[in-house]
Amino acid sequence: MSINAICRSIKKYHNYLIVAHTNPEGDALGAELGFYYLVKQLGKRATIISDDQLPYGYDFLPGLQYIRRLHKQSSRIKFDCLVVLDCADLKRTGGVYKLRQGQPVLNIDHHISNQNFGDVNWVNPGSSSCSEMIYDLYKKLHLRFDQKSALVLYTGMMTDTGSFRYSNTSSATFSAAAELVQYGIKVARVYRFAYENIPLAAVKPLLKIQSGVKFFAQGKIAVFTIDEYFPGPGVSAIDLADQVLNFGRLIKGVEVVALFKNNLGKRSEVRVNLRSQGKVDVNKIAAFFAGGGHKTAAGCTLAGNIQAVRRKVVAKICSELKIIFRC
Ligand SMILES: [Mn+2]
Repeated sequence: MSINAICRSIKKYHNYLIVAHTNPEGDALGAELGFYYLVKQLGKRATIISDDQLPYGYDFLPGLQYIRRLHKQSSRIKFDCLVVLDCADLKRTGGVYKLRQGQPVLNIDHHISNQNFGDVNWVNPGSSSCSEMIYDLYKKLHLRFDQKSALVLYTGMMTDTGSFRYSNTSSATFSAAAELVQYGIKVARVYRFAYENIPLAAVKPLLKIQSGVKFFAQGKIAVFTIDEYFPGPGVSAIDLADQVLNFGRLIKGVEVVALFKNNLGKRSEVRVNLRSQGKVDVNKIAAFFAGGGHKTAAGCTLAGNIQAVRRKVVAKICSELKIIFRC
C-alpha cells in the first residue's frame, strides 16, 4: 500500500490518536507533531500520546505540550483512527496500542524491519525519516507549511540523518529541508538545541560511560555499557544514548558501535542500540534478537543480566564481521 491509501484514510477519519515509539527522539517527536498539525489544518481532531517521558533538548519544538503521557485515564480517549509513526512493530508504542478497540491502524514508517501491522501501511525504507514521509503527505494533500510544522519536520529529518550526513540522506531530503527552511528556521539554532545541549549533571556520567569503552574484533566493534552507576541524579539513560553512540562513530576503524543499558524500571531487561558505518547490516543482527531498525541503526531488547546479554550480542556481531571481512 502507499501514500495514496494513507491520503484516502486521512480524508475518511475525523479523530486521530497519534503515537510514535517509546524512547522518543527527534524523528518520533517531529513526525507526531507534524502529523498533528496536518490533521488540524484539515479541521479534524487529534490527540498525541506517549508511553514514555520526553527526552531533554527538544523544548524548542512547538506543540510539545500536546503530547500526553499514557496513564489509567487514557482508556477514555475517544478516537476513530490510530496513527502509528516511526514504529517497526506495534510493541514499540509501549502500551498505547492496547487503547485500541477495533479502530483502524495507519502505519507510517521508514524502518526496513516494519511488520506491516496496520490496516493501511505506508512503509518507505528509502525515506530518511518518518518526518520526511509526513512532509511528503503535506505535499500530496496540497497542504501548506507554517513556522511550526516546518520546524518540527525539519528537526525530525535533521536528527534522523545525523544532521544530513548519514547514508539515508537523499536529494529528496535536501529538497524538503530547503523548502522547510524558508519558513523562518534558524538552522544553527536548531542544531545547537538538538545536539549541543548536554546538561551539566550529565557530563561526568557521560565521560564515565565513554571511558568504559571496550573494543572487540581488533577495534572494529566499540561497546559501551550504562549500568549500576547510572542514571545519575537528574539525568536519564535515554538522554545520553545518542551522545555515546555518536562518540563511538568517531573512532577510526570502528565498524559497529553497540550500547547496552538496563531498561528503565526493568532491571532484568537490557536495551541494545546498534550503529554501523555501512558495511555491517545491524538490522539483521537486531532481527536475530527479535528487534529491528535500519541497516545502519537498529536496536533490540533482551532479557537477562547486562554482562550475559553483552556476551551474546557481541558474539553475534563478531560472526557477522567474520563473514564480511573474512577474518
Ligand atoms: Mn525515524
